[in-house]
Amino acid sequence: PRRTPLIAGNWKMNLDHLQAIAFVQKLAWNLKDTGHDVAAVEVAVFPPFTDLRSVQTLISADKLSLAFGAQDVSAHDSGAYTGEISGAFLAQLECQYVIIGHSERRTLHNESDEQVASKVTAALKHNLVPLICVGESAEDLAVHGPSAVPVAQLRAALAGVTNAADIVVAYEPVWAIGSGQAATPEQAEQVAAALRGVLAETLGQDVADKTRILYGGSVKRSNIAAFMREPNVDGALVGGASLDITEFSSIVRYQ
Ligand code: G2H
Repeated sequence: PRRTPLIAGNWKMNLDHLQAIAFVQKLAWNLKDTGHDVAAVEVAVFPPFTDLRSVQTLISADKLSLAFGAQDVSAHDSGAYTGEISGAFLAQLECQYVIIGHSERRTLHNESDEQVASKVTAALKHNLVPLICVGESAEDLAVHGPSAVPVAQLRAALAGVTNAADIVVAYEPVWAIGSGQAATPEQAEQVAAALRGVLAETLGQDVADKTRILYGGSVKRSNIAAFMREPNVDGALVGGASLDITEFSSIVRYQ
């Protein structure tokens, strides 16, 4: 089954809302100028919360072929949760996606597998596609081998998910994030195949066949094509390199 590749730019805490407008406009022009085939590869950006309104306005006013989403979501709909952002609010801003369980949230904010699962359920409730991140640390890799931790994290994250759900999975080995040291395409494929196995087992073969599994961790224009050649890798979650328009456009046009 054909899965449309997804190249996702995780801006992390970079670009304020004025910079975001300029960036999205230039990115859209650059992609158009360089002949990006919008039907062949989907592109999504994940700005900070404070940029979402500006990005939404620009994308809808200029009819840009860019999807966008947030970098996190609350497990709750509304109420006394100071500092949190509800999935209902994100849906109202026309976000299609939301990143959940990025390793920086798991480590810096102590997000547990249970919290990740609740956020996935909350995202789906508001018709947002959760982009579920899983990945092992260098220590996990040494102790448990390549797929054990990501497989366990994905199983936990899917606790409240039904087989009608639209989701994306990102495999991001923690040791490869922002380190310049990407996994090899073979390592990414091995774990992506194991994750597809979890999808088949928990949500059925149809969902497993149509769900996109991304690789993330030091993706750049020089290594993207090799990852995309792997049968179970359907795109990339790009951090640092998504902040450079030329580099990110080249990643989108990996073929
Ligand atoms: C992993 C990735 C994007 P980078 O966090 O989510 O970042 O490409 O900078 O390693």
